[in-house]
Amino acid sequence: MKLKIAIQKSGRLHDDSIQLLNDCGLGIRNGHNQLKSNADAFPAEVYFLRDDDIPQYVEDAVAHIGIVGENVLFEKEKSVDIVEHLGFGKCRLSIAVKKSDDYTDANFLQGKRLATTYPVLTQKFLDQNNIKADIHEISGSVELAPGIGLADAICDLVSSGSTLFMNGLKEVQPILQSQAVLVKSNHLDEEQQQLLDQLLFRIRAVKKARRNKYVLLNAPNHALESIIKLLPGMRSPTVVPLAESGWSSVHSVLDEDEFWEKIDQLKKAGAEGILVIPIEKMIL
Ligand code: PRT
Ligand code: ZN
Repeated sequence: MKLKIAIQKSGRLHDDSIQLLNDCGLGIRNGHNQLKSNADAFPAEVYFLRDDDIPQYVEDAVAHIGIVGENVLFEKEKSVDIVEHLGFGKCRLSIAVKKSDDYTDANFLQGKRLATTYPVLTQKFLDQNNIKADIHEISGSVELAPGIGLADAICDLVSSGSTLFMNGLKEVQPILQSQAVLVKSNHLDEEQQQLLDQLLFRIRAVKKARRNKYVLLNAPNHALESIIKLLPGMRSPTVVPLAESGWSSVHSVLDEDEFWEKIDQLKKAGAEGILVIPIEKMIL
């Protein structure tokens, strides 16, 4: 029995998906010219697909699980379950209009033409706001549509916003925040579910490790108490005496959310020689 995993063949999610699975110890070789590949170190095989096809493959249980953007998942409206948010491929689906347009709220779109590759999500947004507008579905280069007179506004993915800017457009209304998610079929048998649970355990350990850094620092013993208060650690920080008397080395783990703030506070409290090391896996 193998767990069949669908990931994007090439594109923005491909490298991060392979990286995540390999950080989980699967041992997958790159699939740019392949349709599928066996994992060397886990009972799994990986299918390389267009991202748009992944929800359907998983709904049909042709693939047991898949990695896909929420934007694609919600647009396709397939019946699959989200098991984990993966923290990469972050973007938002947004309404954008010409820079010179005076957009105050969704009523601006009343009776207008909207170009998008996401007709389902766009229509939902319009319905929620009681707007009647013409959706013009196109398959790519959506940001060109207003400039060539094909549409008055667009609904497209944005990350940095530079594509909109370069095309004379401005983002006025995000309608969905998206990131890559792990999805699973509703028809997994017990053995498949067990393999998924094993993989999920590893994914969570990798995600946790990516959010945290291992920190080592030297501190004069008189400053230890205040430094230890700043450092949570997995239980409490490790404190080891240095060869030089009156000094200790302190080891701990810091979350990226509070990392810089804590480093500043540690320096102020007397910490020196601070080393920050990435963590590969974190199992609590
Ligand atoms: O061939 P396949 O169908 O598999 O790939 P694709 O061409 O449909 O998708 P791809 O590889 O472009 O994107 C895959 C997924 O990455 C998307 O479905 C999103 O979940 C996610 N993602 C994250 C993005 C972006 N960020 C993103 N910025 N997908 C697309 N973009 C595009 C956007 O459409 C626009 O053209 O990048 C441009 C905007 O970028 P900024 O930085 O200029 O705002
Ligand atoms: Zn696609």
